[in-house]
Amino acid sequence: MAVVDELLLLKTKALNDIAQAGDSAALEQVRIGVLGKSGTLTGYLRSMGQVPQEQRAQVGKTTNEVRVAVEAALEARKAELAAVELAAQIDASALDITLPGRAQQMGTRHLISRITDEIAEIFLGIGYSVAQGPEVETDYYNFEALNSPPDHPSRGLADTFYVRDLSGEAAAVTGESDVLLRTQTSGVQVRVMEQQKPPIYIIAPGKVYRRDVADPSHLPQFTQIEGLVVDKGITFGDLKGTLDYFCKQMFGQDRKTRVRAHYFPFTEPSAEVDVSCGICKGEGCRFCKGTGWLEIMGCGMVDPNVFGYVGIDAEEYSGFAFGMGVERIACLKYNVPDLRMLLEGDMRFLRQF
Ligand code: 2U9
Repeated sequence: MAVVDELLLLKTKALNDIAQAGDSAALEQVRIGVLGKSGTLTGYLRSMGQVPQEQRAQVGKTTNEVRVAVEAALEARKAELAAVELAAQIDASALDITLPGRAQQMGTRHLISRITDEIAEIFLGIGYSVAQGPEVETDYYNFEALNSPPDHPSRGLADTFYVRDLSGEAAAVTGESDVLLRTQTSGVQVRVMEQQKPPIYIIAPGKVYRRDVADPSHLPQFTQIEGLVVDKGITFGDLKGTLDYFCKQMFGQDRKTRVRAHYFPFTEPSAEVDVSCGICKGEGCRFCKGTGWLEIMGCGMVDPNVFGYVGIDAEEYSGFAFGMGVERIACLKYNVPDLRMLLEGDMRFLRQF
């Protein structure tokens, strides 16, 4: 075969290989194979001296044409592949800014926290302060200093969660331990009275624990707000006025309150407070079990014995105390029939508030 034909065949093959190269690396291999140091076309360029004189011009011209054609094809294919590769790279790393964003579910404060704050705000507004204390309490602060007799049922194992002493030694009071999960926040008020002289106007919000099985009106853990006032000349009238004001702020100005005699070891006299039913306006309905009244809290004048435990002179000072369950207040305010619904975490229920 004549050299010129060989060159034309080389050109055809090179142009075909260039067209077939699927990526830049393959194209570079084709370039090296044709134009590299030991490339096929380079071989012809180098051996030009051996071509007979009469063919040299023709072979030289063809060789050059092939080189130019191959170089042009390489350049063109290189640009083509670079564009394809860039597009692929952009595709792979691209953010699709036209995609709609994922909507974040916004959290809200839980109804129990909201009502706790709402109650606190009402009392803060009339000059009370918020006091806090430990949830793991001693028998002294939870019961004894609150004038609860040793045989009071609430002190029994059936009603209170006792925390076993780490050393394994059981204390005498209950036959089990004198460390317990507080059943009321009253220990907080006892500590405040130990540390602070009257006048005292405080509320103590916080979690309390009772050994109850959860049912529509009981929870083994719930939130309490207790209040304590100690000052000169405090009367049962002050107590009634304060709680009536609280109920009207909480439930509405149209609501009435009443107190019924009751018994608590730490207050004397003691009472339970009812608010008129918001559904039937006091007429009597299913929600208020036909009575027209809803029980919302307990209260009373601080028993002088309690003042004795903390060294406050009961001749000089008097005071009142009250206690309420936040979950119960929340359910009464929003006509929720079962306390447990507050704790189930069902967003369809909780989102309503
Ligand atoms: C001190 C002295 C007296 C706090 C009081 C109540 C009445 C009461 C219950 C309401 C519903 C507990 O959450 S509940 O189950 N509480 O009825 N609590 S008087 O009396 C005190 C507190 C502290 C030093």
